[in-house]
Amino acid sequence: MNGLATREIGRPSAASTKVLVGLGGNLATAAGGPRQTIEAALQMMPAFGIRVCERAPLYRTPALSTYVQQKYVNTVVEIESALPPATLLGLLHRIEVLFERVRRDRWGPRTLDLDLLDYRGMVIPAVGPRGPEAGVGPLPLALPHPGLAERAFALLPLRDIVPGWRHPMTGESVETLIGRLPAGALREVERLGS
Ligand code: PH2
Ligand code: MG
Ligand code: MG
Repeated sequence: MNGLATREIGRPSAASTKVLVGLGGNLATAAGGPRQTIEAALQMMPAFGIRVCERAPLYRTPALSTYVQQKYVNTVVEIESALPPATLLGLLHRIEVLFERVRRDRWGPRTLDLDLLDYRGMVIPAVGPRGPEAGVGPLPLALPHPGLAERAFALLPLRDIVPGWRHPMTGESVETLIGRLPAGALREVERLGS
């Protein structure tokens, strides 16, 4: 099914009211290791008007990258915010900077990555390259997050908090997407608890 044919671009969908944010990192900060950094970033969100209503357990995940690099800690949270998605993403990027995020390489190691995975089922198609060839700066907002359907480190924690979630463009369930991950994608993925 081509969801774009049936979905109005740039409007929230009636099917989902959730705003989901992915968190990840594999470098230490003044707050500590990646686990402590994620905890500190979640603590900081209310100061930015972002209410965290649900959180998945933390996972330790092998780096999906063109680089050899340390494992990541990842999780997904459901938040509430009155802000439109581009403004919200701008705030998430500010929080990244507060936790020493430096953009050197597209898929290089990082202290903290905050990704807007789903904003109420809204669809904003991605344009241009997204991989290492895309340069180092933040990419224009695309929804749902273009890499989401292929990433165990986002799909597993997402399923923990929204087991009935469906991809806003294709309608596929999170279970279907996890089932379609390449062989070995779940190997070495370790659930750490909250
Ligand atoms: N983020 C990336 C690239 N690779 N790998 C893991 N395991 N976790 C991440 O959060 C991650 C990644 C780009 O944002
Ligand atoms: Mg990001
Ligand atoms: Mg990311």
